[in-house]
Amino acid sequence: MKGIRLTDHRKALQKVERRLLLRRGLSLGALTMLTGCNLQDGDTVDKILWGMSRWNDKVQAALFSGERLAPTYTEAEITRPFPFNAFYIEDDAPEVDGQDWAMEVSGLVQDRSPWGIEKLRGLPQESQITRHICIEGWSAIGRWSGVPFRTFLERIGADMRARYVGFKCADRYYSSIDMATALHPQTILALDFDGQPLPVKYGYPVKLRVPTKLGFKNPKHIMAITVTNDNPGGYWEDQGYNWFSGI
Ligand SMILES: Nc1nc2c(c(=O)[nH]1)N[C@H]1C(S)=C(S)[C@@H](COP(=O)(O)O)O[C@H]1N2
Ligand SMILES: [Mo]
Repeated sequence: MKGIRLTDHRKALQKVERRLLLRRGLSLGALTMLTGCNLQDGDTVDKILWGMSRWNDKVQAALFSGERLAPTYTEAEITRPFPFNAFYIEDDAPEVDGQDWAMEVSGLVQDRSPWGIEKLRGLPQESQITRHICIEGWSAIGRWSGVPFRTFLERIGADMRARYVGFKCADRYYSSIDMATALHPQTILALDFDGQPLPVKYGYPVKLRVPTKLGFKNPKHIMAITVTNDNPGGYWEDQGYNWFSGI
């Protein structure tokens, strides 16, 4: 079993690498031939690469319906200690005051009232032991519990036909996911890590746990959620990481 799981994970990483190659690997020479442009102009090159990346997102969204389940693991397989990662060191993780925390809701939803921790804990909770895969080349198995994101979206009267859900975090981080992934049964608004309230470093008070996407699409310290048809992008996504980055 273990071997199979490891292969799963390697495959996932390889897939991502292949996608990145697809985007970056087409040489400028090949692009010149395809486009007929003389690609001396950085802006033009950039526009073409971003255009290809967007096209890549569309193909992936069509290929991956958002119905595939990420593998789950046993308690014994949990990685201890679980790694920390962010665009800064652990000491700089934002310390959000849970008492005052009021998560904003905006966009294509019926009920825009803010959410506190107790209100979220009042919704049905689910638990998962899944593998977090970081694009930097490591992965780790952890246990997260919280509100199925679909339940949350139903509760706020979100327009499920909207294309994206965007997240803003306490640390300038932001990210977004497609609606199919938002409604996926394994996508949860996690309040607990390993049976305890999320520690600061892992995203207190709330993080989005999406085991069908790479780690960078799992925003921690969420402060605001928006439902929208305009792609909100993301901290790494806007620097060239593939926006879809999932199965
Ligand atoms: N708010 C916030 N969320 C974030 C990040 C971040 O820098 N800030 N980094 C992302 C990346 S790249 C990874 S791999 C995971 C790391 O989560 P962990 O600390 O629970 O391992 O958080 C993701 N979510
Ligand atoms: Mo990551």
